[in-house]
Amino acid sequence: MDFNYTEEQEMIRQAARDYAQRELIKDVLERDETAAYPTKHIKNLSELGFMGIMVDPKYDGGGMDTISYTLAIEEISKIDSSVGVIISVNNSLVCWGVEEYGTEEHKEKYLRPMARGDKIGAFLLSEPEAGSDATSQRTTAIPDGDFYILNGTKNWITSGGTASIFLVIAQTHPELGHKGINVFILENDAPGVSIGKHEDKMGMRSSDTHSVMFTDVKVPKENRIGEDGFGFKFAMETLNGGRIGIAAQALGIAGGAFDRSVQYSRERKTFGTEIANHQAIAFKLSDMAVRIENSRLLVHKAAWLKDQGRNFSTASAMAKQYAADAAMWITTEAVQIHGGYGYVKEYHVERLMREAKLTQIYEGTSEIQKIIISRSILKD
Ligand code: COS
Repeated sequence: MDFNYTEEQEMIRQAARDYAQRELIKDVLERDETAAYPTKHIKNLSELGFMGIMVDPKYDGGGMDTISYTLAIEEISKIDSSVGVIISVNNSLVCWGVEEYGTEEHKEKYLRPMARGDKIGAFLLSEPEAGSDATSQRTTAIPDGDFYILNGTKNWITSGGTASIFLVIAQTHPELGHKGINVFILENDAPGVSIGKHEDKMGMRSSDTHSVMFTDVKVPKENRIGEDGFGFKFAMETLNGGRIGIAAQALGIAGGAFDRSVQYSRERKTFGTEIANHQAIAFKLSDMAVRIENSRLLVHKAAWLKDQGRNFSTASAMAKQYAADAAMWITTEAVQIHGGYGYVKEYHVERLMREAKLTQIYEGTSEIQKIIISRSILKD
């Protein structure tokens, strides 16, 4: 067992940290206020190779492993998890699925521009009545000659307003249940696609979340990924990897709140001494550090299993559930350590607390992760 990072992993971690601490920090509070999309940062991070970190270099990706990807997402999310989620979704929910299961044509036409960051991808699974209960897809994809015709509504779509490539999950054969679901690659300018309002979120405000509606949208048959009925399996496999990214994001949010708490505790004085010298505060820091370390081990274990080509669905569910719940606890404690200062924006920790909340909800709630984990325990 080797807990050291390779030179390449260390390099990507440092590059992500440098960009986050030098650039993202400058306008993160302003973007939290205005909910403006981080266009400039996504362009810069694309040029640095972050939008396709794990994609094979032959499709213009970085060719890095999943550990490197988690290190990048962690460092970016310490400062700005809105940027973290845009990178995470593009890499693990969209690029990964196309690279793993798409045809050579799909990879040339869609993966290459997404890996470069010239085009952004979005993953369209959730619906008004199918979030956790993902098999209950109402969006339909009905075969018609050389096309499928899509009708329905997707919601909570990360990058829904900026992405130009959509992976759309839809039901083709309702009588077959989840085995009748398909997945399609669709361009956002196809006639009949309309984008709903920008969601005014509690946290991660500068990531771009929309609903997307389809009215008689024609998608060429060759844009279906995999065999007829492969869509649900595709979505689950893709989410397994996505959850490693969100776990890394939660780890970053927790780490950001922890770093600020340590610094504040060393500076702020009460009762004649720095508050770090009060055991009430020192023990909070200790509990935070243990949970961060646990989260990191779970995230890296899941990433390592994925890189080894081994089954990682339970490991990714464990990493996501633990790291998200830890981030919620740690950020709440960080606000407490900061007292009144924690409750105002300029100290960042209230923002990190709002951001942590979303990691317990998207890409499968903490409760869904417990379903996955408990079923894996009880299946034999
Ligand atoms: N990895 C691989 N395959 C999986 C899987 C996973 N994590 N979870 C389920 N599957 C497979 C099952 O093995 C089953 O396949 P077979 O029919 O070939 O045996 C199929 O998917 C259906 O699974 P299941 O019968 O367990 O379906 P359920 O309706 O009971 O629910 C859960 C499965 C709850 C795990 C699934 O609906 C889920 O993950 N929901 C959350 C979705 C989500 O994350 N939404 C957030 C929005 S996306 S940003």
